[in-house]
This record gives sequence, structure tokens and C-alpha cells, in this order.
Amino acid sequence: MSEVSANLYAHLRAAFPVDLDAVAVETDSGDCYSWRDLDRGTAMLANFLQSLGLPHDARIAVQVEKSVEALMLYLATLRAGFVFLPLNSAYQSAEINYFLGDAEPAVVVCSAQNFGWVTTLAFSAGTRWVFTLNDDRSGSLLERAAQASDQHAVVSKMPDDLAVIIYTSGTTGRSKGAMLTHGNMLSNALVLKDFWGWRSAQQGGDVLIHALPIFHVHGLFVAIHGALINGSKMIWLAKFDPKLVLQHLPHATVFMGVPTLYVRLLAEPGLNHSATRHMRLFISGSAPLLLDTFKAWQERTGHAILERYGMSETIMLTSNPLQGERRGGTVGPPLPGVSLRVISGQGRELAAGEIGDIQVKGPNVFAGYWRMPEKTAEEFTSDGFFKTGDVGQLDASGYVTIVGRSKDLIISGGYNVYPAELESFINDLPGVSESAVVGVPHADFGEVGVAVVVPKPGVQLDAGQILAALKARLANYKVPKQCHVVADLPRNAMGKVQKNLLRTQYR
Ligand code: MCA
Ligand code: AMP
Repeated sequence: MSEVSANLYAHLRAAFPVDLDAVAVETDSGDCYSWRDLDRGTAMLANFLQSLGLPHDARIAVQVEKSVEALMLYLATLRAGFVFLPLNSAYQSAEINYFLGDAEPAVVVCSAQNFGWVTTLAFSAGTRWVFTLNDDRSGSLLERAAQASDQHAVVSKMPDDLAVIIYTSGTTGRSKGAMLTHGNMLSNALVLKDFWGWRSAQQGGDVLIHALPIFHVHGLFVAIHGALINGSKMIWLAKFDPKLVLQHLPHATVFMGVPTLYVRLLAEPGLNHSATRHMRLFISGSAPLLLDTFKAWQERTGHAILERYGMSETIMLTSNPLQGERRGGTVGPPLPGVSLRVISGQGRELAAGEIGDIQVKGPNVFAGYWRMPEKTAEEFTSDGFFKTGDVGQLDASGYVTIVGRSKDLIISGGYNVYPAELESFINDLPGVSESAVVGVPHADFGEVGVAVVVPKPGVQLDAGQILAALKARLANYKVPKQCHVVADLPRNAMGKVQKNLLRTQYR
């Protein structure tokens, strides 16, 4: 057996079923892609990318709608040995401009609709190539790749070689590029394959319903790697739709979602025991799953949702067990290979049941923030633990409960919203003296932002205009759902804005 390099794609490819003509991905519009299609398509795209004469660590930035071709572009970037940079399709030019300047991608792939403004920003950031990829298989990328050979040798990689950069906007406003290596992703994918009992084709196989975006870790790694490293078919939904999910449940075995997806599925009368009889596993993460949701799901379907906890910087950290007790309200014990500890403000390791800062260590923990060595150093302890910014406790049986965050972060429908980023935009608006953005509970999205804005003396501010200005500049999901103009913000003795008082006032 030739030594398979640490290139993640090589390991995914090694797991493809023997019958390459079996269906690997079936879309909600009925298109079917075989395993051979995946291998040929990614080979042609990889050959095309390599024909551009790119530097070995070239970044390939991608901001497109979800499609199987976008999946192939991700896999092609891995097999060609370049660095994949997925960007939320909701980002607008101010956000994209930052990522292009920071990551300096050699190639940008965008939708035809955005081609005009993206090329302007990309070329001024020094990018040499911009291609289009649309969700109807049109665009210059596929036209050019169609000329390339479908024979491609996967580029050899070491475990520590960079594979992906995922931007997680910093709680201090400036986005940070989390650098994930082939080894980070492969180690986590192999652990989860066993921990969640993925079944090979010989064991009856698994079928995953993929209803998440593929520009974040949950949909791009946990879901896609989970299926591919097990040679499992994916039912590929371009966008989450609860009725579509219900329709496909009888033909699937595994579903992954953020809590909002479960809340919306529970609102469907068609959700019941018989609809979910064929399923073996429902996984939730990216945001807290309310105990009410966990219990309601169990009553309606008989399934106990398996909740797990992860981060862009670490992929998956903890998980409720497949066989053991799945405890609603907890994120389960640390995964095999992950060291997790709870630390007091004084840096002391706390005993079971005591609440403190969660720190982690393991082969899944990222290689640092892109071109931010000082910021990276701040986020690790001297003995190599990564500070998650999450607050929680370990109980006597090793189950982790997340009780809050020390980082100023709102998680809305599974997307991270950073108050610092919004506050800096609001503070730059004319007539604004200062602002604070806080999270308040929301039945659908779990938590949404509320902006509290103080005008400059003598200025009249209109809340609706503030929200409209944000909507024109930032990805929609970040825009606070409410805005209140007030005379001043509550501050403590040190002059720090008391966001907890604002949360109580506006919840
Ligand atoms: C859409 N809107 C939102 C959100 N999504 N507002 C706040 N939060 C959101 N998440 C806005 C839309 O812009 C629209 O605004 C209005 O809400 C209604 O849109 P709707 O149709 O309800 O939204 P949707 O398109 O159905 O999206 C809801 C969604 C989506 C399906 C829950 O947000 C989603 O797919 N979330 C998954 C995020 C994810 O993959 N997270 C993983 C991060 P308007 O009406 O004004 O136009 S990775 C991670 O966290 C770690 C690693 C981990 O542990 O997994
Ligand atoms: P991201 O920065 O998008 O990777 O989001 C990671 C953050 O999502 C973590 O630091 C947690 O705050 C939160 N998170 C992920 N999974 C869970 C979960 N199961 N319960 C509560 N919070 C979670």
C-alpha cells in the first residue's frame, strides 16, 4: 500500500466506495453525481488551477451560492495543494474588501451577479484571476476547467501544511483568519467517523441530508468530511427548507443542523415518529440547543438529538455519545484526543461542577491566525492550550456544559455576529456619539442583536435609518433586528458599558 500523503483529499478519495458509479450526491432538484463524477470533476478543476502557475501556498477565495460544483471546487483546491478560503455569500463589498486585502488570494471565484464589484476589489488587492461559478453550472470556471484532463495526481502534503483559512470576525472587530491544516481536518474527521458510528456501504451505509451552508465549518467540514470519509451518499439541499428535509428523511439516516433548523422542523406538523423512523442520528451544534427543543424533539420523534460543541479554530471538541446517555443542555465529554480543562480567572484548573474558562488542546486545534502571530500567542497558554472564550463546567462524569461566553459574541441562527464589528460601523455613521450591540433571546434564531445608539449632542437620530445604513453595508444576518436611540449608555465604575443591563432591558 503506497504511503497515502496527509493530503486530506487523498484520504477522502481512499474512502470512496468500490462502485464509483454509485450516486455520491443527489441534489434537491434531482441531479445525481456519481463518485466518479466527483473524482473527475475535482481532477479537472485541480488541473485547471495548477495550470495557472500559482505559488504553492496560493489562496483560492470563493464566494458563491451552494452547489455541488462549489463542493468540487473545495475538494479540487485540497487535491491541488492550494489553500481554500470560503466566504459567506451574504458578505458585501466592505467585508469582501477586508478579506481580499488580508488574505491576498491568487484566485477569486464569485457569482456572475457579483463579478463587477468583486473584480474591481480583487484586482486592486493584487489578485490575478477572477472566475465565475453559478449554481446552475454556468460560469467561466467550469468553461475553463472543461478543457483540463480528468487525470490528476493528488499533491502530496504534510499534516502541518495549511489547507483552509476560515475567517472568524474578532470580538475586537478585526476579522481573524483561522488557519486549519490537512492534519487538523483529517484527525477530526477520523475521530468523528468512529465516534458517530458512520456505517460503510457494507454495513448498510449512511445517507446524510446536507442542508447547511458550505462556507462555515459545520457544513463544510463536519457534514461533508463526515459523509465523504465514509463513502456515504449526501442528499444536497441548496438551502434549508423544513418541508424538503421532511420529504427526504425516509431516504436518509443522518441529519446535522444548527438549533434554528430543529426549531423550524418542530413547527412542521409532518414531523413525527413515522417521518423519522428511518433516521439513526440527529446532530446539533454551532449554538446552544435549548433543553425545550431537545425535549420537544424527543417527544415528537423518539430521537434524542446528539449535541456537540466546536469552533472554527478547532473543528469539533466535544460530543454527546452515540451509545451512552445524551444529556440535553450539555455538549457531552471531550472527543478522543481532545484535552479540555476549565480554568479560573487566576489560571487555576477547577474541579468538577465549578464554572470557568474552557481551554482545549489537541491535533484538531488550528495552526494560528493568518499573519497575526501576536494575536495567536495571546490565545494560547504557555502550556499550549487554546483559550476558547467559552465559559462552562465539567461535571463528575466528564460532560461539558457551556454556560456562556467571555468573548463578546452573538450567535444568531448559527452565524456568529460580533458586536464590536457592528459598533464600529454604527459609530462611524454621521451624528452618532457611541453605541452598544447586545444579544437578546429570539424564538427562531436563538439570539439576535439589538443596537443601542447615543447621538452627538443636539443631533436627532432615526433608528430606521441606522438599520438601513447597516443593511446597505453588512451581511444581512449581522444587522440588529432592533435599534434604540437613547441619551446615554449605562457604565460601571471603570467606565465600561454594562451590556448585561442592556440585555435585561431589551430582552
Ligand atoms: C437569515 N437571516 C438571519 C439569519 N439567516 N438573521 C439572523 N440570523 C441568521 N442566521 C435573515 C435574512 O437575511 C432575512 O433578512 C431574514 O432573516 C429571513 O430570512 P430567512 O429565510 O429566515 O433566513 P434563512 O435563509 O432561512 O436562513 C436561516 C438559517 C440560516 C437557515 C438558519 O441562518 C443558516 O443556514 N444558518 C446556519 C449557519 C451555520 O452554518 N453555522 C455554522 C457555523 P431580511 O428578511 O431582512 O432579508 S460553524 C460553527 O459555529 C462551529 C464550527 C460549529 O460548532 O459548528
Ligand atoms: P465559530 O466561531 O463559528 O466557530 O463558532 C464557535 C462558537 O460557537 C463556540 O466558541 C461556541 O461559543 C459556539 N458553539 C458551538 N457549538 C455550540 C454548542 N453546541 N452549544 C453552545 N455554543 C456552541
